[in-house]
Amino acid sequence: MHRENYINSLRGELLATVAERLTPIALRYGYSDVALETNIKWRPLVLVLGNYSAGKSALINEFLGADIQATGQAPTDDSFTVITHDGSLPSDAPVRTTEERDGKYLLNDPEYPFEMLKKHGQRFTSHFRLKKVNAPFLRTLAVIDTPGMLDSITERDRGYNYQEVVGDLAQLADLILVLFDPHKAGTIREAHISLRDTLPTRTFEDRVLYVLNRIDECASLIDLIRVYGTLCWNLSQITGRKDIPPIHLTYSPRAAAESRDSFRKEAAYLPYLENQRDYLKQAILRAPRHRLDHLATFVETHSERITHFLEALTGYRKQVRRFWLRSGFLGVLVSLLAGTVADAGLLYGGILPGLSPALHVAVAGGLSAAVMALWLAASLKWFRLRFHRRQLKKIDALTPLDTQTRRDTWQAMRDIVYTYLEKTGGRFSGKTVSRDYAEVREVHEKGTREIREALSELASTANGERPPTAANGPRVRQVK
Ligand SMILES: Nc1nc2c(ncn2[C@@H]2O[C@H](COP(=O)(O)OP(=O)(O)O)[C@@H](O)[C@H]2O)c(=O)[nH]1
Ligand SMILES: [Mg+2]
Repeated sequence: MHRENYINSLRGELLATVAERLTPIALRYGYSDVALETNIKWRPLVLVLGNYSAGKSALINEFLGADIQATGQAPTDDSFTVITHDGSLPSDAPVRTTEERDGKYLLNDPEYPFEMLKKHGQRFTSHFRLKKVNAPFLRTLAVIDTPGMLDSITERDRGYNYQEVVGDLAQLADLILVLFDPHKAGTIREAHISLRDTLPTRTFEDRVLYVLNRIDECASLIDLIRVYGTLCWNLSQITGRKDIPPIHLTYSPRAAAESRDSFRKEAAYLPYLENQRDYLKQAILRAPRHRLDHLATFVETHSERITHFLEALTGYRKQVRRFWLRSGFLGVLVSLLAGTVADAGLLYGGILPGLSPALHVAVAGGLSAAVMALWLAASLKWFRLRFHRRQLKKIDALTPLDTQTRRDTWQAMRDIVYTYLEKTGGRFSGKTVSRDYAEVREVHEKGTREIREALSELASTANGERPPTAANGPRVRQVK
């Protein structure tokens, strides 16, 4: 309980940092249209992905302890369903769906973090819904069941961009389960591409759990090992890595009991793997911990990006100062030249003969001042505009892009910098920019360091409690 409180207070602090320190700045510069914390203030989210019939819905039902989601051999359910907790019933009430809401409600109610999914259009809205369930499993988290992904070749028009939806949901999710079944252990390319493109590399491995489900359909241990091997091979092909990610092996007894293809009574290996479902469940229940990591990464990523954004604005201000120096210097030169020429004209050209030398100087000086004024007016208008357009054209030169990290943050910020400069015409307060810059840098450096320290402390106290899952690596005697 103490631990849960600690996690909650840390979470509260992080959200407050985002809301009070980053959001005002993000809104001021058009970095975001909505308060940054909108997407992360709701409950920890677990996204369940996989082929159709991988047993996603059956496994979710297993964890919930009731038949909440429809299951079936054919692609039964083509909706994204957010399943969340209803704590209003007595704790001994049978688990059931207590309330259902449609996508329109879910996308528009500010209590939920899904507003950004509105962009996927009407067809998506009609395939998005909410269920409230009084299952204890959901006490600290919400689950999103998804329609199965088909192999990308047969993937035809769903009426919305499935990969983008999955990508957006993956960004919101704290934990992502990717399910396979023994029949289709090789077709996950589509999900993987969505995930790889949307999750920051450093969090990918922490946030994704692979599950080989429906293992009761393997007739023998050899059969299971063969399937497991195929899956490992396919995963390494897709991830481009030689090491195999941890894979949880499990099945749903409720679904198996009704299945004609199940070997659950004969398969001698199954009893040995029975505990895996519980380990998987424990891993899922750690989602609130992941939420902290997620939040920390969120703060890091956004403060890093906003810092880069403000650096670009400072770079622009520097160029403006240079422009004015150059322009002023040239103006002085041109007006002096004009004055001298005028003076020489008056002296030697015989224009206005009889003018006293003092008046000469006054006329030349006046002309010089007029040219300077004209120059300044032109600088203010045309030259400044030309300068601004040029800066927009070579916008990549505003800040150094010497490391890959900087190139990555720039990639994310470039268009936002462009839009802001275009919208303001390059006229913004340098003072505000430097003040905001100092603020965001402090959040980035001090804030994220403190969070990481708190997290590693939490991790070190958690290690003792962790069950030895297959996912933590097989216990194989070392061969010397
Ligand atoms: N034998 C067996 N059948 C399962 C298991 N999980 C799901 N099924 C069956 O497989 C079919 C597809 O399951 P479903 O949960 O609807 O898959 P989804 O499309 O991934 O949600 C249903 O007929 C389930 O009864 C399992 O672990 N073992
Ligand atoms: Mg389903």
